[in-house]
Amino acid sequence: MKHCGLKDMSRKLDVEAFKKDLKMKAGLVNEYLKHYLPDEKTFPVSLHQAINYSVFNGGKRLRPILVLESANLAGLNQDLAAPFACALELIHTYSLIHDDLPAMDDDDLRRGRPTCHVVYGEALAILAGDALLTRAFQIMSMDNNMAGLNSREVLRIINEISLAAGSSGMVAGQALDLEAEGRLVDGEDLRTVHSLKTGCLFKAALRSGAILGGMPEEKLSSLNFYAENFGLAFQITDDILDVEGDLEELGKPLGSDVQNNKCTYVTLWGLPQAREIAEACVDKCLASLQDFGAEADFLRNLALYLPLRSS
Ligand code: GRG
Repeated sequence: MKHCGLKDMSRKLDVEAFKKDLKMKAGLVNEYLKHYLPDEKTFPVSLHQAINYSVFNGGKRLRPILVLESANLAGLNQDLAAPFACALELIHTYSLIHDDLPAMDDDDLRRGRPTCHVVYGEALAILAGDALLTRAFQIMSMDNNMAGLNSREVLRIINEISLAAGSSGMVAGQALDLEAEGRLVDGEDLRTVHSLKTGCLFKAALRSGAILGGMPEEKLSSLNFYAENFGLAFQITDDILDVEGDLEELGKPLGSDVQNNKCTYVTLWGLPQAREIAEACVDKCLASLQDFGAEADFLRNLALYLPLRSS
């Protein structure tokens, strides 16, 4: 097991048991995704093949898992939150397909397999991403998915997810990230890029389940704080894995940040300090959950797992 650097013994995590738990939850998300996505035989076949290839290729499913967990925390049956969980994963998958394109990061491998444009060509990869983004909003607004939910809350979530994914959230982060390539940026700029590019979608995921379940505002603001620190710790770990990860487990070549001239937490602060900042974020995640009981243990463990993850 890798060293996580957390000194407090109460922070010990049974990593293998937690990985099993994560895998089980990812399996459940995959079942929901099969239900909400047209299969690869659907007309036009090549487009739906590209979509299914990109969605069902072994992602960790963290964003949908966060939707289901926060719904659970708010006392909502997770079947009711499932369309929103799937929508977040489809938006995430679209962003990965587009991020891998030659015009952006130009990556050939994703999750250990050739990227969508390498297999299906650039034009179809762009369309698969477009279709996934649109499908996400279709699933969330389908009338028969609203039964048992408050329609005002559904609208509120759709609005929050739109903001998180669009030009004031993830797309903004991607644009700023591309602009920053080859330039020296400071810690604050880097934090802004990360919080937009990666953090916004995590926050929207955690808020979605909680809002659907009618979580009171003060608990929701604790989850916000968790989400902000979770997103940052996740991104810093991503930067660290790009330097010292395992190619096979990561499913993509190491060193892509250096190759793309990207400023990261590692290039800016160095490895030891990047690890310390990530661990401080984990501390904040744990602190944010102090008003929750054992029902939030999965979120506590997930935060503890971040600096240990290998993919
Ligand atoms: C193209 C609009 C647009 C946005 C792209 C998400 C993103 C923005 C780019 C992906 C590039 C990247 C490596 C971002 C850093 C963190 C991140 C989102 C990693 C991938 O997320 P995981 O690890 O992926 O949850 P899996 O494969 O498990 O789903």
